[in-house]
Amino acid sequence: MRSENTSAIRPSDITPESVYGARRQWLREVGVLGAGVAFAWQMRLAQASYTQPAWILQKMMQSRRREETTTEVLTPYKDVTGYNNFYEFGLDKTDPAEQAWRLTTDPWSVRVDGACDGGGVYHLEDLLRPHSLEDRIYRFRCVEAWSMVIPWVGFSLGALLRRFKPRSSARYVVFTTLERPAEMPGQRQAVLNWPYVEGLRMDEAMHPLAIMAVGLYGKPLLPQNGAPLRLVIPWKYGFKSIKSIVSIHFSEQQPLTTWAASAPNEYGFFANVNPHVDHPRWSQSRERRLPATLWDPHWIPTQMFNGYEREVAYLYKGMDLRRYF
Ligand SMILES: Nc1nc2c(c(=O)[nH]1)N[C@H]1C(S)=C(S)[C@@H](COP(=O)(O)O)O[C@H]1N2
Ligand SMILES: [Mo]
Repeated sequence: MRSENTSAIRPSDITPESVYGARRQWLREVGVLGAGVAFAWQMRLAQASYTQPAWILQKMMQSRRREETTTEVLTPYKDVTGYNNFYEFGLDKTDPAEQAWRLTTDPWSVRVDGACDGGGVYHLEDLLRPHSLEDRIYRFRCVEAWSMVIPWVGFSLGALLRRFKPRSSARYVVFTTLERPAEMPGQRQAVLNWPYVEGLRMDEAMHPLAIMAVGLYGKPLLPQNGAPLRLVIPWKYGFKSIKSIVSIHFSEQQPLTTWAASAPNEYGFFANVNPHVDHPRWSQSRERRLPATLWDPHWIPTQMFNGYEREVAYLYKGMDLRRYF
């Protein structure tokens, strides 16, 4: 599943990848306990008091299949965890890293309902038990014209959804984020309709590139990235990749998603990355690959379906992508 790499890789860009590889090797060697201590220590540096249950650390130590869809340089951990959109914690890119440690992610459960025969309320650990985790290196493109390359840890969304036995009438799947204003200060303001809702057509959700992520860079997700469970749909704009999911609903109708509800002329249901269809207020033909600075903005061309055209274009055959944006 390796896609064409169209952006230039500078020799200085190669380091983080090898550092990451060496780090993972080291983590394997020191084992679960060592990893737990190292992880807790790193979190102390960055966060006040966020903790993850031991079982997720343990699950992550099991050897993982690794799939790379790009050989572009990885975006450093500090950018992936420090420059975020998570409006439940505020509008600034640094708000989630500053605020989200308050989020309690254990215990965590997910309600599954709608047009399926396997609905119910699942504890996160039971939800994950049958799935083996994989490392998936994906491009990630925000609608605001910046992008990253992130080594996610996750598992197939399709495999998860099949367990709930969706009925043939289920044409869409709808995801909802936690609503807990006591821990999510952004929810005390009406900037969006809370809770945050996103959705996919069933065939999109079953696509092998679509994953549920529980970690990145070999570590459990921090809350700013959507702990403990978030979607990653690499051929769509970032806002489809909903964070901190508490509900999965199978629906016969296309849902009204949060961003489409807030500005229907700017954000459609499909939100496929498309350099030929501009946002009404800015061009989508290029993107700033992070890390970027004022002096080195690192603009690169945006690719159709974020570079995953060969894999996903068939899903949209015959659709007018200007109308269904
Ligand atoms: N619940 C929720 N999920 C969300 C968002 C949000 O504000 N709330 N922001 C979205 C947007 S616009 C982007 S670009 C990505 C950012 O993910 P990252 O911070 O892990 O890079 O999360 C998406 N998921
Ligand atoms: Mo975004």
